[in-house]
Amino acid sequence: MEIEITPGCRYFPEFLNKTSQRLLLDHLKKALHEAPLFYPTMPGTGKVFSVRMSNMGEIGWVSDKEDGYRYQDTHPKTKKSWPQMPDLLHELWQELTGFTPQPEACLINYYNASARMGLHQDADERHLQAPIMSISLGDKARFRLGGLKRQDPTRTLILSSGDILILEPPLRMAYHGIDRIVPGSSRLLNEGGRFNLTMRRITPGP
Ligand code: MD3
Ligand code: FE
Repeated sequence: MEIEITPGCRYFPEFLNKTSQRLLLDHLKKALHEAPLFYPTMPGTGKVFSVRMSNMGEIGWVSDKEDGYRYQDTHPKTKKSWPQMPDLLHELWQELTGFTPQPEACLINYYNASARMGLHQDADERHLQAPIMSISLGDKARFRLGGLKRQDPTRTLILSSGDILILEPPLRMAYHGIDRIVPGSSRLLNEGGRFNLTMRRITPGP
């Protein structure tokens, strides 16, 4: 089922069945073994994010006190290249977005019961026509979607394990955030919590 929440936001509830979710989780666990979750810090203040992160793909999103938000081709702690994005993710991108060029980055966010992501815009990508594809795994989350201005009204969507969201123009620069997860609402992860994967094209590309 495909639902247009509003132009620029397409929602595919439980697009991935349990088997596909487990398969994707297996890929994810292998990637996190190579590229462990880290706590990004805010530019300037050095305040620590409550969401832990890592990446797959050619480049990955990182942030720290000194150099701020950016994409780079190595893990900030191990200094190694990011693990490859599994074929499954490229196939899903092709199936649901049909967009060329292919995504270069897959940001992995991990939320425990006290993690939050405040209202923000995603503005660190150079390719602003490319869609962003988001996949949720594990506990449900209260996702807040606003408009192009911070003051615009927001709506809340509950994102569940296996749900996919596609964000594209005219909503590509909309404000959005995660208020909190709903602990214990999924049995997919033994340790509980929620993973969100966001696939992105960063550079204009061929
Ligand atoms: C709406 N992640 O990593 S994914 C992020 O669930 C981020 O972890 C959230 O916001 C999460 O930057 C939300 C859904 C999403 C992603 C990108 C968007 C919604 C968006 C870009 C524009 C508008
Ligand atoms: Fe975001």
